[in-house]
Amino acid sequence: MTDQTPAPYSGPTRMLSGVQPSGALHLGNYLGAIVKFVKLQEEMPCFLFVADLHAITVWQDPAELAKQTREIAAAYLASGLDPKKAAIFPQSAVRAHAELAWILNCVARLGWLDRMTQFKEKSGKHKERASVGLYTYPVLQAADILAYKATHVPVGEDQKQHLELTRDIAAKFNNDFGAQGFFPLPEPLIQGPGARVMSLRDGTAKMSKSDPSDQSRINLLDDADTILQKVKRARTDPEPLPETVEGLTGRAEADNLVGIYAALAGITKAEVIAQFGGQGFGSFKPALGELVAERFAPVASEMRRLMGDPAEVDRVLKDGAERAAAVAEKTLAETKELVGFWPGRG
Ligand code: AQP
Repeated sequence: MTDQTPAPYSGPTRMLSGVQPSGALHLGNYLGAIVKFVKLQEEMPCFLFVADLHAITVWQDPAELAKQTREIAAAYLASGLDPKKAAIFPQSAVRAHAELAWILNCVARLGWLDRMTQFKEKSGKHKERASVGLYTYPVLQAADILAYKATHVPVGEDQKQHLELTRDIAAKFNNDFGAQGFFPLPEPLIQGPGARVMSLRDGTAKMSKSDPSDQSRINLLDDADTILQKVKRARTDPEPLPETVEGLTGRAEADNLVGIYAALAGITKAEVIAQFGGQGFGSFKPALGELVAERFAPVASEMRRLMGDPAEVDRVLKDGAERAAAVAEKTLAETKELVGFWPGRG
């Protein structure tokens, strides 16, 4: 890997992140990403995209993709993102992402990509059948971030390695082209409650849109009864909750449920244990189910309203794409100049 000495980047602070329109949004996406975006929009300019270019690295039904893109935008808005503060847009609507990704593909090293664990997980046993896009996905992610010279990137724990790769690509580009400080080395914002929400069926696997079992996750659009049932059926061990937070060690499922409660209630795991320690899951699970259902009800209802009014969502996406393109095109033009491309066009 390249030298990690921080480059003297002196540009403005900006946040960028995205969610793929690859299925129903779940509690992990909500706590690990969206809740953090809502907080950060008060602190710095935000660029929030719907990652449709990333989504097609695995098969997406063309009849569903635009609908799912609007659904993610509706989830952003319903969760409290303000389109005046944050530019909300489909990734594919800003061409600079794909064009910059090509240039960065020529900067990134094969050995770096070979180490990416998400590719190994997602391609499974038959990696020769995976799309080339799935392999180069982290480079597109670097382009997403660097096109906006984003300094802060809130993501779940699963994206940590990709963020480190972005820093390596940025540092190598700055170095190779004698442009120290051109790209920032973005900071991952990973810590905090909900950074890694696990499957309800397996406390060692992350909650994921692509898990074939719908019982493994709580979807943003699940109704209260479904949420209560899913929490009730969540896999746990037979012991009651421990009396201390240390007692959660080695109890992945219990730890996950306590973590979810803490993140939603805005308290620490120790405070959850102070309240429920020693009690069985028979009393803790209904309390957790109620908490999730209460939090999701207004979000789901506003999402449904917005999904019934695609024109309103499309106005937000179009406006966001124009504002995003203005920033990304400028970075792309500067990058092309540094690379030495013929300056005649764009
Ligand atoms: N289980 C999770 N806990 C905390 N954060 C999570 N994120 C995803 N799962 C969890 C965060 O949500 C953001 C958007 O994720 P994504 O849609 O870009 O893709 P992903 O990380 O691959 O999410 P999924 O749900 O697992 O989708 P599939 O199954 O399609 O791959 C990111 O910030 C991610 O960290």
